[in-house]
Amino acid sequence: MSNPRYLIIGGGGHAAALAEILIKQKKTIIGVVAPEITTGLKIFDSVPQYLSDDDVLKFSVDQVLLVNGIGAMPRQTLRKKIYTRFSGLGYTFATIIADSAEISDYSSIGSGAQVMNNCVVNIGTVIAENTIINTSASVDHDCNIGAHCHLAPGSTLSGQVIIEGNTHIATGVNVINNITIGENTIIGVGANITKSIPSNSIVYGARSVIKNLGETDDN
Ligand code: JB2
Repeated sequence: MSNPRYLIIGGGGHAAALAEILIKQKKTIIGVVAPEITTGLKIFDSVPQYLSDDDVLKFSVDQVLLVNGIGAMPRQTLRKKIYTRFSGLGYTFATIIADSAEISDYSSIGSGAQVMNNCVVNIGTVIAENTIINTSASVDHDCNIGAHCHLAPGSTLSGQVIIEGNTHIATGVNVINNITIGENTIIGVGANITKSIPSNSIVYGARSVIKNLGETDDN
């Protein structure tokens, strides 16, 4: 698509952070789709607002690139639903990489994935679709990050780490090398992960206690 036009879905903090990255890259934002603009900032003041997700259908698939501005917090499914619905209809979600991110030429960043300010993605790493690598997260060499994950700000993965799909790595988590973290898992804030974690787990606290997701509330 020459001279792509960007339609942002969501009007909160994550959408605003993405909008600023696009504006700095001199991209054209043609609208924001949200029942309510909740950011509190003026960044969307001059952008047309569309209130319903069905309004996306007013644009043909070759007219726009979608931007998934819905954040991904534990147990929230809206971001994945938006991605699945509109990619199923043939829309393309923009892959967004902040100018301040350091991305290896030998890495791969999937459709709709978002690499925010000051991140590092090192050589040989693969990041799948719709995943957020959030501010100042660092993903070292030969990692494989599944779809619909969120690596929250300041999280750090050493080399050859596998994160399976739908997994949330909270702020400030550290993961040593050669670890696999299963799908649909939540690693709580500040945990230090030194052994592999099964799917559907929640890991929390200074001692990184592991429980099945059904056993406890989020931490
Ligand atoms: O069904 C919807 C819908 N429901 C809520 N469709 C669309 N298109 N938009 C929807 N929204 C909008 O999503 C709300 O009106 C609001 O503008 C936005 C959610 O904003 P909020 O600030 O609550 O969360 P966020 O998704 O921008 O950010 C979360 O995730 C980030 C990764 C936050 O928790 C941040 O702290 C976090 N950094």
